[in-house]
Amino acid sequence: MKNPFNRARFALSAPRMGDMGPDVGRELAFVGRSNAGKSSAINALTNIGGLARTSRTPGRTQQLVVFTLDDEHRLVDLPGYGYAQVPMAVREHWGQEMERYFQHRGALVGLVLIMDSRHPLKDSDWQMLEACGQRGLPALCLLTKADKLSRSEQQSSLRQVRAALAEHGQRAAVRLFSATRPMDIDGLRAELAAWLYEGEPPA
Ligand SMILES: Nc1nc2c(ncn2[C@@H]2O[C@H](COP(=O)(O)OP(=O)(O)OP(=O)(O)O)[C@@H](O)[C@H]2O)c(=O)[nH]1
Ligand SMILES: [Mg+2]
Repeated sequence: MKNPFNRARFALSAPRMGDMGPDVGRELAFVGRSNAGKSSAINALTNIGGLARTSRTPGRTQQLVVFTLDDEHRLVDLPGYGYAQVPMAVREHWGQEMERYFQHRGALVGLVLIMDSRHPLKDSDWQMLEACGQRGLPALCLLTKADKLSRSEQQSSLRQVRAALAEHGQRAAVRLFSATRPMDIDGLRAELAAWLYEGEPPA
């Protein structure tokens, strides 16, 4: 199967939403706690190693990083939230810029919320889901680093997250994911492509 994300190219890094380029077309944003694996997920999805910068140290991605697929379609890698080591002033700046981005970016059609499958649904993740819901944006939760769990632990993480979301009336879809081991990555690519190109959010 052809990978629709393999043509991704680095476009720009923006310290502010205003520097992101024209607000046209459609884009998906990758969000989540620091070190959860957002940038690694973009590399796995595109199958382009080193496209998005990753690091063992939290706080690697520090700007809104835009990857273009074509003139109309983009993926956006965002800095992680919830990292206490980042100075307060920087966190505040980021909080404001991210809020502005989530509230006002017309091209944003949905969020891919990356959570470590061993530590899902922290307070900051709930806040992100709520912000998303308020704007009526669909979200897909990827429970990543699933390679670090046994099969039964993976299933239990998936069940727990689905149950917690249902309990809170959150309609986000949930999938297991690993950047290092293929876990139905073609299925994920097809789902994300349908969302980005055809406007069909994951169910
Ligand atoms: N085993 C395993 N390690 C992963 C996986 N995804 C990411 N990692 C590792 O987790 C660390 C953080 O990954 P990043 O992709 O840089 O995380 P990020 O969410 O972009 O982090 P920030 O940009 O700092 O917010 C790196 O050491 C990755 O190699 C995965 O699926 N499995
Ligand atoms: Mg990153």
